Amino acid sequence: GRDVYDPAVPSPPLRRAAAQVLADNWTGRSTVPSRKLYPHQWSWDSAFIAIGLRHLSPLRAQTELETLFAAQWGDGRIPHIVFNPSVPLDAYFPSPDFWRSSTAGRAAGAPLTTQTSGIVQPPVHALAAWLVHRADPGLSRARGFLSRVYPRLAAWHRYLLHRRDLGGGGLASVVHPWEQGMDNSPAWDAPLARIVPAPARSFRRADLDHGAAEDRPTDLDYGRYVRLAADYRDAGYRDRTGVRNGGGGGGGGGGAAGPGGFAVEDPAFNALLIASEHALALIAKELGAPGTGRRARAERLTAALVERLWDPAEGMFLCRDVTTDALIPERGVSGLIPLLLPGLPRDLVAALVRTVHGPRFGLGDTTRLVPSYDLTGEAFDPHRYWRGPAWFNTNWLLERGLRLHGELGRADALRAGLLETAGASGFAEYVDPYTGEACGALGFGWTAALTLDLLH
Ligand code: 9YW
Repeated sequence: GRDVYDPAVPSPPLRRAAAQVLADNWTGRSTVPSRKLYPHQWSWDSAFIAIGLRHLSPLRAQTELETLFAAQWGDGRIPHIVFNPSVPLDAYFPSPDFWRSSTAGRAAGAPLTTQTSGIVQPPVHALAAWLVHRADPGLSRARGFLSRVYPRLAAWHRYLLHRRDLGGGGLASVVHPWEQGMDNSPAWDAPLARIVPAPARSFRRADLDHGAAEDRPTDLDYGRYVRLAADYRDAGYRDRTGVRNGGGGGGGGGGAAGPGGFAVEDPAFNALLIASEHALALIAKELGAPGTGRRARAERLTAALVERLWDPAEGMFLCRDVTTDALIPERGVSGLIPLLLPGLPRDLVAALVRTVHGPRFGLGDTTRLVPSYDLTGEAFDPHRYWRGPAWFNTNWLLERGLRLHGELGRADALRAGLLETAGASGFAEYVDPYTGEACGALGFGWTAALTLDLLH
């Protein structure tokens, strides 16, 4: 079909440039987010990358996901990093010798030979698998792609819904800011303030070798990230349910989800889980699998999302701090991402569209891409990572949401902004939301991949 790369047909420059980034970042079995800054395989990056790769090579897109799923743990978790053994240990921190997955994660079923991290990232994978399948259903069926990935995806969702319902309200919690994927979002400031940072001299940041310090999280942030991850590791990566009920059973040790630890229900993480539940329902149907009640579950989860995280006064979703059982009054892009859900009540859709285009996010007015954080918020910084800059994956999700709910003019405008900024910035990791100026790494994987997807 027209989605498949055909070298005989000349491609326009933007498409060619995006394809070149993905070729440069391809390692043979998967794609790195960035050659220098992130030289391994990242979980949600791979899902977004597969969504773009399917237009170049459906086989490579399937392989990308299969490589990630091969590193799945016995308890169902898909790790946020799969390490490339041929990359030197000091190229990225925290490295395999920090996570020690194959030993510390043994009880949770970590792979024996592949080294991974022990935390997770947002579950975009079933959505990606379904979109990859649809790019070339013939190849997918011939390779048994969906029938091989379906049980892995089902186990992944089971893990999140059963082992990570720390708040007891039906939603999944993240136990580390890196799990939600927006590392230094201002929403984490309050829950992180309770964490005693690891001493700065106990670790060495590799990210500062490649990224400008003023665009990256601070050393104090890193000290807390390290403490949380080390505590989780030292507790064998065990998840404790019932944080709200006094820390759950099991006793002993300082698990990351334990009292005083970090546990947050995030709107984007849960919205992506719901979108992926919808995709899993389609995958099950395609495979002729017996009725699994996935659609009903997606609807229940949507109701829980609205009940636990919607803030009518703000016109958007907020994070819930599970330790204090209170909403966190910080407005980040994560609270807009549920716009991507088909089953969202109409009045909420209307409110979200207003908020995206209002003074806090400025879309179509002061900004061409949605910033990662409220432009009028105290913590706003147009260059510092997830505290203001615009990112391509979140904007791609919002473009999808606008289109899904019939906001075609607004979706087209956002699409145009994305394509222009991606090309002009050299496929930057993130950009200044006012000027589109490139920040972070260039030649970034999901920026190139999602550009390709929007071009189709
Ligand atoms: C880090 C790889 C990852 C993304 C995250 C992003 C960043 C890793 O890079 O985290 O070392 O800070 O925040 O969303 O998956 O691109």
